[in-house]
Amino acid sequence: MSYGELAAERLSEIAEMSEAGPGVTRLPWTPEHRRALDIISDWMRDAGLDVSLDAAGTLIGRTPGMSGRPALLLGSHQDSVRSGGRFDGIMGVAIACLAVRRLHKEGVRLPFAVEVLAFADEEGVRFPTALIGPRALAGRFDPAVLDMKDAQGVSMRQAMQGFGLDPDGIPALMRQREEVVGYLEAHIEQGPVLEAQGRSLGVVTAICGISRYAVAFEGETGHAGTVPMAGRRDALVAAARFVAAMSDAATAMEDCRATVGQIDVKPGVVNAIPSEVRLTLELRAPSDENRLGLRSKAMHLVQEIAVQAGVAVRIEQTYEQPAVVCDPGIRAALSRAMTASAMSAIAIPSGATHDASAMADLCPVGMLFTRCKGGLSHRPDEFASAADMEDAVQVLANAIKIMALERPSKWAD
Ligand code: HGY
Ligand code: MN
Ligand code: MN
Repeated sequence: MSYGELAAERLSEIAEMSEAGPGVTRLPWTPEHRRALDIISDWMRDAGLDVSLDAAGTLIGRTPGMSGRPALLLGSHQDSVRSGGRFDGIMGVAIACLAVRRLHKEGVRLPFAVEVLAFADEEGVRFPTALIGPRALAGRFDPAVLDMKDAQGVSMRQAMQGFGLDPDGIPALMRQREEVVGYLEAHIEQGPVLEAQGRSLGVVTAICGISRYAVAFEGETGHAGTVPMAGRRDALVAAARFVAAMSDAATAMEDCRATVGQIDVKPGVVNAIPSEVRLTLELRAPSDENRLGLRSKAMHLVQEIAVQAGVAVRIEQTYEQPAVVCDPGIRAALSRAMTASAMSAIAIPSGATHDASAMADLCPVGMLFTRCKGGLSHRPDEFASAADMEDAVQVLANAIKIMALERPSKWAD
């Protein structure tokens, strides 16, 4: 069985570690997460790694007998969105375990340790925050998030304790910069670019930054039939104009995205004028300059549109994550590894964020994308082929060897 076929078999098995329903739903610190850890532990042991679970619920497989040596960190996240796919996140853990297994079988001796990390929570679906594991390693963990509650009113602290973890131990997880060589993550592209270019793999140039806002438009309700159009203070008319204007503004800027994913209308009845609309706005761009440019457009447009519609408006930032530029040295190692496998390296920005976004606060990061069928992701029909995963295992293993041939201090200074 090829490494790609073994990856496909393992991902089908772990996809069963899910809540009932279409696709994969595996949220952090849940019974599904616990069952997934048992399977991932077997992948790590099969790769010759010692397995441990840290206080944040990150499963760690580390090469034995290398204590005190800097480590090259690999991996991705084990969690999924609701009714998500079988590849987002967990494929990066599987590919990393298989690349390490390949090096182990080949008897390759590396000057640094290697760790495969299966982070508990990257999606931020269960709690209104994310990236707990990588932020803990990078020393950026904010204990205030432990009080955040999920839809059932369970706090993150309770969820972690129920999972057998001691959240008070999280701050001590912080790694020193000199303990880490770098972080390398394989991930399904989640977009259409590689497929459109007929490529199996791509080397990521930058990971987009994100700004998220809560927006509330407040007008005045009234009878849908008796109130003349002139003089209405219709909150939904203002919101609709804002949504369309933000879509046009993002379309006019290269590689920018503006998305209104959630909207709530009150009173929400067919024959009353909407008096209140609450919506979420998310802005993304691989360059912080463009994202902040789009942000100022949003701040201007929201006020202008509200005045025109005669409504009041409040806009509040709820989340921000800067863009991350991938390390040129790691990118070069990945590109040379692709060339060594007779593949021409294609550079590609990431419109999705990843664990690497937070790991960049600790060390140099790099990402390897695999082709994504139809560019479909965060849905049950997400798909990466065994052949493409075979390429990813080979290129990741080769990139690790190339990095090992370089002066390891190159990565640890
Ligand atoms: O939102 C994202 O880009 C990632 O899938 N969590
Ligand atoms: Mn995702
Ligand atoms: Mn992901």
